[in-house]
Amino acid sequence: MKFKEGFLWGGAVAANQYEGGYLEGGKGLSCSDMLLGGSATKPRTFCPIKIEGAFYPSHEAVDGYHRVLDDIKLFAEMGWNVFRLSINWARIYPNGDDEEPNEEGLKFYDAIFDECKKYHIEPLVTLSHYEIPWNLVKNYQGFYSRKMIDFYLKYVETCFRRYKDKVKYWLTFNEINAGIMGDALASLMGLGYMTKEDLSRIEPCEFEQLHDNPQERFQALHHEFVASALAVQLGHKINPEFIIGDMCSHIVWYPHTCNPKDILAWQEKDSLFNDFCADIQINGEYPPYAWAYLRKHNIDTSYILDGDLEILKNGTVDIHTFSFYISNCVSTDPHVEKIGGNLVGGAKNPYLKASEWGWQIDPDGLLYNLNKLSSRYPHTPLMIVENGLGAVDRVEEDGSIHDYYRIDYFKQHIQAMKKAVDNGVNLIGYTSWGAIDIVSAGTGQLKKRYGFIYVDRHDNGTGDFSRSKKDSFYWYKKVCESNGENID
Ligand code: BGP
Repeated sequence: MKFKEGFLWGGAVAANQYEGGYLEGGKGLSCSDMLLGGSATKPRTFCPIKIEGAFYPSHEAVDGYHRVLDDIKLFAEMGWNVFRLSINWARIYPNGDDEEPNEEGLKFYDAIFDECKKYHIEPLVTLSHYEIPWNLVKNYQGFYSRKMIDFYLKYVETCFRRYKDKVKYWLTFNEINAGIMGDALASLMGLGYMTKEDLSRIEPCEFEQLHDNPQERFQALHHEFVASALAVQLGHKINPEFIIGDMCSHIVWYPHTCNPKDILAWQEKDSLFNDFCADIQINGEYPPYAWAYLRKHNIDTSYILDGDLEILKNGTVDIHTFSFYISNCVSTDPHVEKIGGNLVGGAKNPYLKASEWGWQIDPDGLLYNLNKLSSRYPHTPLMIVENGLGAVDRVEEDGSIHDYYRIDYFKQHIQAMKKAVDNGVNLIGYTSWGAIDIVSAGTGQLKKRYGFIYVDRHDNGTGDFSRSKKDSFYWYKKVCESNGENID
């Protein structure tokens, strides 16, 4: 079977990792602007005060703020018909609780969407991708506060009304499930949530030193569910043609052995990480295992107010979108060898190779995930909105970049997509991650490159931001132009 006509092919970025211009055009600080870089072995540092001379990767990122129109030309040259980007909330409402939106910020995205239109590229807009205004983190503990629902909706309504004839595809929250395991970096970036104690710090500190309060974290997550469901309802009122999706991180989990104890541990982890949020946003209700999980962990759910469950019911998403990079194993053996991964690590899988950052590469895992999602949500179209390989690239003397490893990674994953389509999976599109080199969310590095387009920017702050095409650029152009037929 072939990919359907009109299949969406393109790439994805997030504003905080791509734009830079962190205080330009009236933008306020966002949560990501408070982070220093780390590495594969050293976590990022939370840095609530400005340290002179320290390198904050998002502040200039890869200078997309000044170069995005030229970048879109390159995307069009690759034959894209979709470009996933996020609107940086703090560009539109610099403090998050402002009365009026920032016109300069709105104009910035007008120009982007107009340029996309010129090339028949559909923008796919993530409304919140790790860019919660810092003021809302600092003074409200992010989505822990119920007031955030109103701030978010005001921002979303501004975007929906302003861009209603320019943007059709919207995602309410990036990787809404990322913080579900209590990782402090994911909680901050996704939920804008930190404990009061940690927020009162004035010293930089590593994320591992920060605290987690599951009661507050699950409250924050619930507020995001309500905010997302209200956004879906509002969007459909403003323009019934809008297609609005959720977005989850899907890490495929396997039981490490066939020991029934491992199977049960796997089942619990899989449903918490992969299904909890998606079930709520797609089916419009907390499933029984989710209530059981909250009970088991003594979460007092009195934050769920009258009417909230009705809101969830009436605000289910039109499409389910997800990121897929890795798989990991679940084991009950405390001595099992561990491996890292996309914010959440697990037990090492002896059958898989890993990237230089220890992310296990598993195209069969993508096929497994697509098959699973298609039977779990048979009426909801699926879209892969992040997938890619973070690797170190070498620039040859003549300027060329032979990233055959990246081509190989993509080839295998697109082959898996083809098999899924053969199985009847309703897959509507694919945006590779970091279509152009950008800052890594997990480590803050520029060395961890994902793009088809190389950017001359480095972790010591050097580089002139110039762009050049990698071998993968020409390869992906063939893929997009042939609707996924020509992948060799
Ligand atoms: C996802 C995020 C992205 C992105 C990607 C790759 O979790 O949605 O923002 O960065 O992972 O991760 P990293 O940048 O850490 O390599």
